[in-house]
Amino acid sequence: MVKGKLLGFGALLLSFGVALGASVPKLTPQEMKRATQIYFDRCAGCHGMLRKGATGPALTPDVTRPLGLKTIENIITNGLPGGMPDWGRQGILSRKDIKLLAKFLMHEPPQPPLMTLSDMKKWWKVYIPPDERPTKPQHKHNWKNFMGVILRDVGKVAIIDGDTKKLVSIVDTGFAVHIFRSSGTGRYFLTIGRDGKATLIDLWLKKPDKVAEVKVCYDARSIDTSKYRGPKGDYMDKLAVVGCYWPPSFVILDGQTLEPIKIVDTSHYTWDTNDYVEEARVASIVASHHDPEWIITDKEAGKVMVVNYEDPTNLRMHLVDAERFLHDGGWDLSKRYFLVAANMRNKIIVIDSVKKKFVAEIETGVKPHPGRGANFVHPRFGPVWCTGHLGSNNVACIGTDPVNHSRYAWKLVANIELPGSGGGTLFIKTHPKSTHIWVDRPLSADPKLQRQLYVIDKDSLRVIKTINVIDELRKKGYRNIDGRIVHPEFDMYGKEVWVSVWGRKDKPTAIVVFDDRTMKIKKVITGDWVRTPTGIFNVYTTTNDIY
Ligand code: DHE
Repeated sequence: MVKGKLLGFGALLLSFGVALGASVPKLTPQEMKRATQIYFDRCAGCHGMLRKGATGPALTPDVTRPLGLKTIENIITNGLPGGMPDWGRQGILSRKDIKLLAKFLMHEPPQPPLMTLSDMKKWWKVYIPPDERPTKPQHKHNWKNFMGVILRDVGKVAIIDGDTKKLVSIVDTGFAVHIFRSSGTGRYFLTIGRDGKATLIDLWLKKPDKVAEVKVCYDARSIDTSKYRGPKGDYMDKLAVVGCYWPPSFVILDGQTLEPIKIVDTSHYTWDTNDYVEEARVASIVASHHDPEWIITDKEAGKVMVVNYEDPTNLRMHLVDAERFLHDGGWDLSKRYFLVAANMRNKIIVIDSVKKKFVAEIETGVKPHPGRGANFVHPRFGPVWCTGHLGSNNVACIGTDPVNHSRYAWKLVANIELPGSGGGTLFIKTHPKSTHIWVDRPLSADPKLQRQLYVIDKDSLRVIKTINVIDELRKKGYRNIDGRIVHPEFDMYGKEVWVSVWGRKDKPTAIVVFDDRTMKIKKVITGDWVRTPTGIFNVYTTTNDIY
């Protein structure tokens, strides 16, 4: 399979005018250090630290050397269809950096360091100990409707009052925060950065701020918390877990202080070929509401770990064979089934968290990318879950009720075509109170489509509106705001949809609030602080896994 993938990539590169055969250019130690950092910041997420490939193809010297420097520089500058960003054209990497990176890719990848519990403890800081924290909110805001907004390239996050749309707080979180998740009660927001730094933000402080932080890996994408309250104990706000890309592992933390408790290595044998993968990274994590468990995906091995956190000293774990390469996913409406993208196989995988078993795989389109997906009850198909795609212009919906709608369960029940060609969708979202599903398309190759939002009617399963967000902003007098539109998120009431205008770091952009019913702009939140906003997370919906 991997070989097939490389051949496919090679053929694609040839069509870009590949010069085969090249010598290995020399790099000074300083250049090597800088190139390693650029690679880590921009490329490791998709191609892996060891460059063995995952969402992106392998970039080991056997692949890169035959391509030659010019071809590699060309790809880094202009991107490739199917998700490889045009780093040069976007102005994110300079010509000099692109040349350096191309040379670096001809060399053997440097071996990245590992991390021990004592390394982590050196990074661990508790700013306000649990017994000095307030016992009730110290402000009058409706904190359950707070919106957390990632200000990615400035290393901060913003907390905005969803009722008043006023900025409540800006918190320093560190390099390229990736996602927010909520604690079981919702009182704490947790963030994880690409640098493996986790932050615990107390929303009850007069001005919400971080009360603890720790770095548990060098490269990470996911975090979640213990959300189980039931006869086997109350774990609300007790534990957290970080999923690491490097070192490949998950790390269990104390939920009140972020003290690291346990590291679990996720290097595994692949589920199908039983080849050993050192860099088998943790992708998505979801917390069960009906058992003291986390569902943790192992991207490169194609396995799902169902981890019982009752007793971290004697950790119990079910290892479920799924598919490669696992990426993002979320619960179905009942929160029993976990649906996750195996994006390089164009499939969605379904895992039963009660039986802890693989249930089904469904082909949905080219590179499914659901975020957490969108759940609703369709009049004919019953409960369904939908996903968008990076590589094709469709939103696919799958029946998720094997009891009362068994005819449709784990089958593709709708394939909704988006206008224009190609994929580029990253996130889709809905709310039980809304009749709509909102879809973005920031990774389209077409700048016009990157700036669009689509609204799908839940009953007819058709796109009923295409919104050119930047044009709408211009009509309202916001002439200088530009960027890709990313991550629709509902407020707690299901009445508003918030999106980020993801622009360049040197210019402020905006967070745009739509009225879900009229699909018109209701409020534009802007200001000098609105820099590179990406993910937006509502406390209530994130805590309760409503999407
Ligand atoms: Fe994400 C979710 C990995 C690029 C914004 N992203 C996820 C998840 C994974 C992941 C594994 C699921 C986490 C979970 O649910 O526990 N993302 C990666 C990458 O490896 C990738 C492709 C490349 C990289 O180098 O990081 C990548 N992601 C991006 C972006 O460029 C985005 C748009 C902006 C950013 O942060 O840099 C981005 N990813 C997000 C967001 C979510 C996410 C907002 C959560 C969606 C949700 O609604 O839960």
